[in-house]
Amino acid sequence: MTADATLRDHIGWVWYEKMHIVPERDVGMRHFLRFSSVNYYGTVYLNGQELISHVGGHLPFEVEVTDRLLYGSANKITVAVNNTLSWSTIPQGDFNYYNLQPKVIGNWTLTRAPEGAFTDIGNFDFFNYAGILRSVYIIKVPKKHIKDIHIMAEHRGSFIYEVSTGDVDEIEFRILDDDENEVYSGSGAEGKGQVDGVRPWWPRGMGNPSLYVFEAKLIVNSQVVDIYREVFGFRTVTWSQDKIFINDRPFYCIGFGMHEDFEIHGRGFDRAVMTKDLNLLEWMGGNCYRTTHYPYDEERMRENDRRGIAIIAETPAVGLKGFPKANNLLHIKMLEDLVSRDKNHPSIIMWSLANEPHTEKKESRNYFKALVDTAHALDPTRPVTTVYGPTNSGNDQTADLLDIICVNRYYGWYINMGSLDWVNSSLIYDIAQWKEIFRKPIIITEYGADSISGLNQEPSIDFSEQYQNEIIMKTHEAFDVLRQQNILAGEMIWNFADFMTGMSTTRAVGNHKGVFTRNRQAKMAAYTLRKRYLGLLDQTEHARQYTTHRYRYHYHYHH
Ligand code: GCB
Repeated sequence: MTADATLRDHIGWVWYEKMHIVPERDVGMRHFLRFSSVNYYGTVYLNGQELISHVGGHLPFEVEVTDRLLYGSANKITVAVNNTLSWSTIPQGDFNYYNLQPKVIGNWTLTRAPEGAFTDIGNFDFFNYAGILRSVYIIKVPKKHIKDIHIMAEHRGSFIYEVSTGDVDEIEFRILDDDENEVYSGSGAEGKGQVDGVRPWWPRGMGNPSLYVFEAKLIVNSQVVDIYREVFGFRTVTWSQDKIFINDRPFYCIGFGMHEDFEIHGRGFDRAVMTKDLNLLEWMGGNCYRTTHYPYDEERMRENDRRGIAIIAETPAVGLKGFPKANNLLHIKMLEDLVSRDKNHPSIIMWSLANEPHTEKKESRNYFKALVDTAHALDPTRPVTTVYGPTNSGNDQTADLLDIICVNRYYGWYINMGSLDWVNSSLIYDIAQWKEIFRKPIIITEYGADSISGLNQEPSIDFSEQYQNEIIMKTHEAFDVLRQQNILAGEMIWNFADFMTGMSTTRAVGNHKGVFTRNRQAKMAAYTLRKRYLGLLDQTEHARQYTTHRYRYHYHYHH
């Protein structure tokens, strides 16, 4: 984030370096270096020795450094980061190398591009902010310690847990409610139990997002050597052909596509911006967002739990055009890392495998089958989706594999610009077909239009605030018809706020489909959306009180 265009446009290696002192009193503890997000490719060195390399920008990795640290003096931590994307990265990019032979014409030596030059264009519509994007930790733990806790807990109070230590020592645990009262205690590295009278985790509008703490103690020779506290919630996600249910009650997703993006620090994580964004999301009446188009920061996931904001968590696979085996393996690894990082968050209600893949291609089917199977095997408690864009219900090769279908549609913008009267019938027809063929819950995960804040035109014209506002209103009319027919399980505007992209003839200093500006000020469309969202949220609240005991919904687990 400099004023230097060469650095902004740089493709290739950059180097980060920092000195860090580990005190002598920590000899005997085990130390790990943990990187929350290094985009895209990173190699880590400690005191000049290469330790580890990692592929992929938005998921954590760690390496043990206990035996390599200098205790009581400074350590040099070096990270080399490379942002080059290609057909074998996720996301994919189009890397082109120009090694053009100069042509001699008369007295002139001519080349079409500088010799040995290259370009790299991502298959996605956001700026490829690279580097170390999130916190780096030095983790200090006892020799024997608890590595991880996995807890699956449903809203009636039953739970299954597993505490991993890498050893066979004794585990004791207890569950505390949000007032720190003990509601359960037990022992053993894995098992199950039942807490009576639990307060379930609810998304906002449906109830309180109650959280509990799973506190595990590792005991070696009757001594407690490590304590690990993990926050979780009791909640259940199920679905029928039409609807998604949370704790057996219908849940309608009222939400946003977003970005981790801000003017001053690009994709670098910032707590103040996160807080502002989530405050605005609540002000708007939202209950949900999708982590478009990569996993977001871990602190944000904790904040979602606490605020009762439901999440569709997405892998970094945006705009896939090719489906080779090697990409599939990398994609599966990213999905595993995502589930491993985020498995205990009650706010995450669904895994999204990809955004807008070219799944009209035959070879995408096996590729996606492997992903769906992995997600189901890793996590039997959450539905799996993919967000479709370039494909339709007639040519998509993968939609039948999923639990829930998400669709992005831009009627009135990319399709039939200016014909706002067509939005209604086009969208209804399109979505009704997906429904008829696949018979699964459908969420519209993107719709909208660019508007330049302050650009006003009456009658409306593209890029004016009026046009964005009108497209949104027209689309809502279609949503209401679909809702009446039980065809829609949720709606999400594209986008929460304006965000930076690469340079293109269709982008003017980034993408302007935000209902907020990049500085998080409301555009005209924000007020229209807010009115609708607050109304929908109110209906959710109403439905909660009204339907609880009167209807029994038929739902099923996917296995
Ligand atoms: C999409 C993409 C999103 C883009 C958006 C747009 O379908 O999923 O990444 O930013 O369209 O504005 O074109």
